[in-house]
Amino acid sequence: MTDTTWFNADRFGMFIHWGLYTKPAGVWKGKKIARNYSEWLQASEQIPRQEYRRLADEFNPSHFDADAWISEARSAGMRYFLITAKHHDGFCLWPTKFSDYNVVDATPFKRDILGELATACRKYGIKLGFYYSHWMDWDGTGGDVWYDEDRTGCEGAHCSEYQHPSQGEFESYWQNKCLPQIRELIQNYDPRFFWFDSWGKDSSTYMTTARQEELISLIRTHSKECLINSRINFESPSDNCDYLSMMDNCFPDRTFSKPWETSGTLNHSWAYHQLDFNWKPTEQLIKYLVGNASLGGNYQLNVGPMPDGRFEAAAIRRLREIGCWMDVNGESIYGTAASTLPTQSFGKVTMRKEKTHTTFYLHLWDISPDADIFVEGIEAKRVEAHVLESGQPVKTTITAGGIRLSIPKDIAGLNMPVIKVESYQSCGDLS
Ligand code: JFZ
Repeated sequence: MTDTTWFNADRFGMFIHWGLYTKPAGVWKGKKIARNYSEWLQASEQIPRQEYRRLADEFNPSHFDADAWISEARSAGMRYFLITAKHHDGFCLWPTKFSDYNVVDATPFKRDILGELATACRKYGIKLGFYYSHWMDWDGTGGDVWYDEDRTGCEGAHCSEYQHPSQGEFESYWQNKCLPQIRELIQNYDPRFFWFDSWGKDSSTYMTTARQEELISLIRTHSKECLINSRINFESPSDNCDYLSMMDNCFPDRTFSKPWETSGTLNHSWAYHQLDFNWKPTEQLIKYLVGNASLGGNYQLNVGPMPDGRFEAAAIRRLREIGCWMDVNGESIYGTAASTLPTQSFGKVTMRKEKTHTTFYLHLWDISPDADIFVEGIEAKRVEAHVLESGQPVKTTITAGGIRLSIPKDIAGLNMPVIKVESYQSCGDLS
């Protein structure tokens, strides 16, 4: 299996949803679309393919600046980056040889978006990955389509476009678009990981074990280090995938035997939506990151850039606030492991085994300053503790079954403070 060390250590990545659906941004013919994810526009409104395709004529994000995106990710404390190379609509953000429905051949913009991002990622030391919709492809290629059973029936001559492909049609898509494009993405951009997406009973009729293995072995043939996620088939993923993807915005309360991640949104929609004002507070976002880290998992936080290529102010503010917190508390996230302590009432714990001792990071979410907290499960002969952000020493007492900490009252001035506890198994080994 492929080496996943970096993935575990990095913990925090940026996800981007960006494409032809970005400009309509959740509104079609003057009305809010039925689905809340704006990237679902085509299926949500059952738009005839030729009509939807005309969005390519308008794709011209004049302010797109790959450097700005990647430096924003870097300063938020993110260490890897993934983008919708091809979402369900089938449109490609790179000049692919296997479809002319792509940013260079079909839009006035004519720039290789993935190429520019790959260059910026190299500059900032950010690992690059691609979301690729391998099961659905709504461009009439033979990929699967989506028809909302619970909506009023499709109307018009184009409704045959919303019927599932035959196995033969799908196989043709698979051999002539999907697999060649995956090989092309690896050869052109050398990604460190793919994020595939399929779920539900329809997907399993196409994402068979044989096809999963065919896709995985293609990737293994062309790349030694490229990781593959479990949404290659959400319900029954191949054992040969490298990391697990949770459902959207699902934060589990357990650990897993494989590396894992939650992909989550800043507001509700993945792609930019002009009527989605449901922004999560920064504190909540940091809690998701810490909560996942405390269980050995990653967090991939999504941004839906605007049609002109820039991030919304509300997104930037949250990224920068997270970045400020990470600047002083990042060591409690990067390279840490799931806590082996029992669940604690004050918040979450991350840890790292060092050569001479074990470090615990206590994320204090629910405490009163100037009080004691008891940390169950730390067994030590000697402990040293201080507030990570300020360096203020914290008084500790070793007791049966754990340690007691006297939380300094000054902690009230810190937002989401972390206490670093170094615990030694013998009294003698001074650091
Ligand atoms: C999928 C995409 O459809 C969506 O547009 C976005 O890219 C997201 C990251 O992934 O979303 C899903 C996948 C599965 C379910 C719902 C949305 N599901 O099983 O209910």
